[in-house]
Amino acid sequence: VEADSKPRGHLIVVEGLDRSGKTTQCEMLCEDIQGREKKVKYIKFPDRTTATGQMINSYLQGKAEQNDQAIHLLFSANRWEAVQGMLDELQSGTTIVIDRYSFSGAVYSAAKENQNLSLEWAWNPEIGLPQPDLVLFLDISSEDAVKRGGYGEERYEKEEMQIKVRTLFKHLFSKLDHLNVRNIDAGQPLQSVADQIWQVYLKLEESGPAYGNPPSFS
Ligand code: Z5A
Repeated sequence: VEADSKPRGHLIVVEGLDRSGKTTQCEMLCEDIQGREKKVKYIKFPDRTTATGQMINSYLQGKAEQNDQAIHLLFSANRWEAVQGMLDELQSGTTIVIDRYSFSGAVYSAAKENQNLSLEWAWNPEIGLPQPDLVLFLDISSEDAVKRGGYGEERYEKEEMQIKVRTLFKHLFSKLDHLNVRNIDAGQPLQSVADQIWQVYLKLEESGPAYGNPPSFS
């Protein structure tokens, strides 16, 4: 097929707890990829600029209430509305680095105090979204995360919640064992975390280009 004969960009996801350094590391990775004369785009979820993103933003800042299922589906919709743009970028040969994705989507909702929804229920709306070629899980203990200036003011930025989130991330990744998930020790100094990530990225590049659209989550 003609459309499949041109290599596409890679889809890379960076996940982790609050304060694990996701945004910092995404920026460093994008710069390093660009340094290799490759096209790269950074995307962050939630994308707070869209209509769904603004509702999510109000909720996270405690300015609006939502029931747990409704806010969960808004986070998912915020990803679904970005899919076509992502696929177009990948097809044009651009590598995408995503700061939080479906994995955060499922685990934060399932970690809520009232246990209102299960991890299985929470994963369902993610089915069909493009599956990343690589997931970098920035692993850090909640004690070390707290030392980085403490948590912010937003909903979910509490230590008990972050402990549950970490356990659920690990459980979800063990269930999705067909994915290419790499654990990164994010408790290390900045450059050492970046070096670990770069080694993993180089392996992905060495494994050769990808073609067609990425498979969908099942
Ligand atoms: N959420 C959800 O419920 N459902 C969903 O579907 C999605 C998300 C996508 C907002 O996410 C909330 O939404 C989040 C999950 C939920 N709730 N919580 N918690 P967000 O991504 O917008 O916000 P965030 O996770 O709170 O991002 P963050 O605070 O910006 O964390 P970060 O990106 O991982 O860290 P950072 O900004 O790169 O670094 C934080 C600080 O640590 C900063 O001062 C750095 O200079 C410092 N840092 C970073 N790395 C190091 C190292 N290695 N050593 C020392 N200091 C470091």
